[in-house]
Amino acid sequence: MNMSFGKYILSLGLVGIGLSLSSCGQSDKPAEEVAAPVTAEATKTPEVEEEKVLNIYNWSDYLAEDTIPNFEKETGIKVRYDVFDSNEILHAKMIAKNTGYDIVVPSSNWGKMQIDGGLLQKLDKTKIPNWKNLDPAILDQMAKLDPGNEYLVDWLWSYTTVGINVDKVKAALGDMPMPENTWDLVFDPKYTNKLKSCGIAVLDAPSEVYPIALRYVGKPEYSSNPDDYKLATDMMMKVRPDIKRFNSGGQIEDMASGNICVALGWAGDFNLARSRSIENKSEQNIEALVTKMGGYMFMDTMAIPADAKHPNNAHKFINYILEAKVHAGLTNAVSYANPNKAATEFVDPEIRGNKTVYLAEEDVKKLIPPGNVDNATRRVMTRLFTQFKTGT
Ligand code: N2P
Repeated sequence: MNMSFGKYILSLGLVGIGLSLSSCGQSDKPAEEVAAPVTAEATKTPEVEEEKVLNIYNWSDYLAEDTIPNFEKETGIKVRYDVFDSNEILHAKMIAKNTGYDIVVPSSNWGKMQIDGGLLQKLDKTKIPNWKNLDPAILDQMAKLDPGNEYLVDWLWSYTTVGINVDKVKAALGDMPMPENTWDLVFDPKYTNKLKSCGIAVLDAPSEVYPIALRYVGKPEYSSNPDDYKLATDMMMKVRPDIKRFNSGGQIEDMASGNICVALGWAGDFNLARSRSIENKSEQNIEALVTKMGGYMFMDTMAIPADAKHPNNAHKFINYILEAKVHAGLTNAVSYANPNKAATEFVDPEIRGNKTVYLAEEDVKKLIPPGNVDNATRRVMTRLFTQFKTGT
């Protein structure tokens, strides 16, 4: 499965290069968002004896139960593990510096901003022998944002899409058939008026919502024109009264318990919600939809902050995650695809064959590739998203 992924991930290349690189040349960074560039000095992690501690900051629900305990057992390193729910939250901490973390997991486009801001340190690949397990096609794709793959290592990847509770949505729509473009389920009042009865949720992160909303209204996904964001917001304001909540990590539980029936959220979390509901015996029929219009692709990446106190332990952790069985264990636990070619044989065949986890080539091509906007645009986006959330 990872092999076919390899072919289609490459197909994203050109579009990805254009979007990502053009948006990376940010000329208007305010002082507080820029740090001194990393020098070559920062690329070496000196061979010093570190205290046996590792501080990790990762997305919620993104681990197998045994991932951390096994690392601790193997290495004697004690892990402190904190979680976040959006790149916006992680990035704000990174800019403030002194995070206290040794490993952070930004999505690749945010990682790119952190590289440019001097907030990350180069990896010392001599300390990561399992690097050889990584799928070269994914490395090529990542290199569009991180030339030479110097700073970022993919943890898992997926896409932002529409998730539904099939039975509840059918019941709420009644005679109305499913729309041709399934994004209508969250963006068209004709549908949301009916679906509000079983609960609609939207990710609490402007950077995940706007590329999709812009595409929906026919504008460039990483537009720098404030009018385009206004247009997308006006569109979303029409469905605002029908949205029950804005949340991110909480969608797994909300979906699994039947509290919401439609969400703009992460495909992996919808698959995870389905398995949780089976475990909890509530048996909700939850599906991540592969929409015709396409969703928003993300690759979440391990990186080491420039001021990390335990960079050698961080390298040990990265190398441990890249072990085939460990990486496969992540995928098996949370239904997100991994970038590890050697791991494929250890991935549960049901997950490997799930076309909403490992997408078909033509579906990957439809995804919006990771990209960035300039800081002025990001501020416009944030302000409008707040207005959208508060409904004003
Ligand atoms: C964690 C999902 C993180 C995906 N459950 C968003 N990048």
